[in-house]
Amino acid sequence: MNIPQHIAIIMDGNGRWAKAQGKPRNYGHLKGTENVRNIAIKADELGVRVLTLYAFSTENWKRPDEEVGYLMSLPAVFFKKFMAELMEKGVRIETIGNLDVIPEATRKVIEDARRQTAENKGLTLVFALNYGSRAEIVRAANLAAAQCDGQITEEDIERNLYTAGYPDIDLMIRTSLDYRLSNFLLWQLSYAELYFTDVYWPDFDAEQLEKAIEWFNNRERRFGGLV
Ligand code: V07
Repeated sequence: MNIPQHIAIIMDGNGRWAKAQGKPRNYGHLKGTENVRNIAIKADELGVRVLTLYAFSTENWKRPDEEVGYLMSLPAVFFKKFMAELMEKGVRIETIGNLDVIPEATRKVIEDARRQTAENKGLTLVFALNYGSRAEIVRAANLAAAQCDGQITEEDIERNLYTAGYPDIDLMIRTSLDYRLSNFLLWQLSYAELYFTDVYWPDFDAEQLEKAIEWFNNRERRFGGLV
């Protein structure tokens, strides 16, 4: 099987999953966080090099304060439960997005994890936090303009994106059946295969990930070299 080097996921449907069982939305978010561990471990076992997850968008600040506050506590919950295992598996933690406006305590937890895992050689697990793709492209354009005199090239933009140095994204997965990119990695998804499933994120398990990769393989077989 051909394993995508870089997979990106929009982890949608936590609220809908909770509602379906008469539980509060935050319970769905907690289950979603636990599932991040499951999918990261599976991706690492399969030999995926980079997994980029949309954890919090620039739009998510519009949610009720109570929900935003809970979401901001999840990185700490995640590391408390799973850091030992992630270290054992050699997972490296990184983030993309503007962390400047992330609450100090949350930022500190993430920065500690990044430092602790910086030398790990397994899967690179990238969390997109306070991330928006248009803002990322504008930022890259401004950085490029400051570096270049004359015409800005695609390479000048590329090199200033948060994702500079990562392999191209081969496969993007969105759970919970919305057919939108929602301002996620617009530049980087130019040539990616896009996979949509009706499964809610907390139910998107290792088997579901394998199914998505099998679908990706069939696409590659059918279209490889022809486009
Ligand atoms: C969040 C769980 C997954 C579904 C989508 C929304 C809720 C893990 C993290 C995280 C982020 C950074 C980090 C370690 C873990 C996270 C937020 C929301 C804001 F370094 N899950 N998760 N962060 N959800």
